[in-house]
Amino acid sequence: MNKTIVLIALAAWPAAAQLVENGGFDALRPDGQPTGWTALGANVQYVTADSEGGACRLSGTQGTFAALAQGIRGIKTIGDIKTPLRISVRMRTEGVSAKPDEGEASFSLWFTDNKGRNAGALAVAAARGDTPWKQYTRVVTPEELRALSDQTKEEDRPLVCALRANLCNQPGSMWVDRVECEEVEPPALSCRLDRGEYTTGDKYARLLIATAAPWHKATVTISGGSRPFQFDNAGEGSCTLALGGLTPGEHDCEIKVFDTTGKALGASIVKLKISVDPFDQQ
Ligand SMILES: [Ca+2]
Repeated sequence: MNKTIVLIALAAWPAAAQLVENGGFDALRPDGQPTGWTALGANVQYVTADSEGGACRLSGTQGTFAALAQGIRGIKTIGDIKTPLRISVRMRTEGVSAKPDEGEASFSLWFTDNKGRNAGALAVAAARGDTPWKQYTRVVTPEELRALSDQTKEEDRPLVCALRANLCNQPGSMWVDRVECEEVEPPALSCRLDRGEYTTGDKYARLLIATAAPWHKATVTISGGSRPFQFDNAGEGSCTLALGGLTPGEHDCEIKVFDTTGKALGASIVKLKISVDPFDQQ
């Protein structure tokens, strides 16, 4: 039931292969610890929690840290990430300090430089105090990762990434479960007209364009009609289409959109219906 709801909600971001091993903490090694994960610091334990089967609990004390990490399948460094990554975790906390200057419980895409030093993190989930089980999701893009990499000195690159739960200098506890990481394709180009039908009395139609990337140029070619329309630097997602010279009937509008680097983002065809304006008939 829940699975159906999740799949519908993610329809715009089609799911790919799962890049996390044992994200639900259901498989255990002979020593009783969950496979695929590495515990760092003190006080990390596998628990049969009030969650979905197994989970992992991290308990901290002042002056120590507890962490749990896993590399991402097929991805070692930031440069290996070519498409957006959707990262998700189910998490709860208890007794974590609510003071902003005392850290927090977090689950992140965590980076170390080529010398193994901490080089920043993009938080998927962060919580203080007592929080109930909740699923947190973040999509990270190759562009924001590149920006993060650019802040690191050249000789310290490339940045190595991992998924990591972290509880630092904290007396409380955090639990994690259902960790997921998938490569996702940006949504396809989507184009539509602002109305279902126009008349010969209409001078313009509004074309609405949506893509995952910023775009700056669209060309529109209308079949059976007069001429191609071209838009440069059309702005964010919509432009005006002049209808002068088009005959009544149904026309195919082929829209091609290019991003700010000139790369084609795709093509789409929408039907443009023009009926005779009743006032024109008289
Ligand atoms: Ca579980």
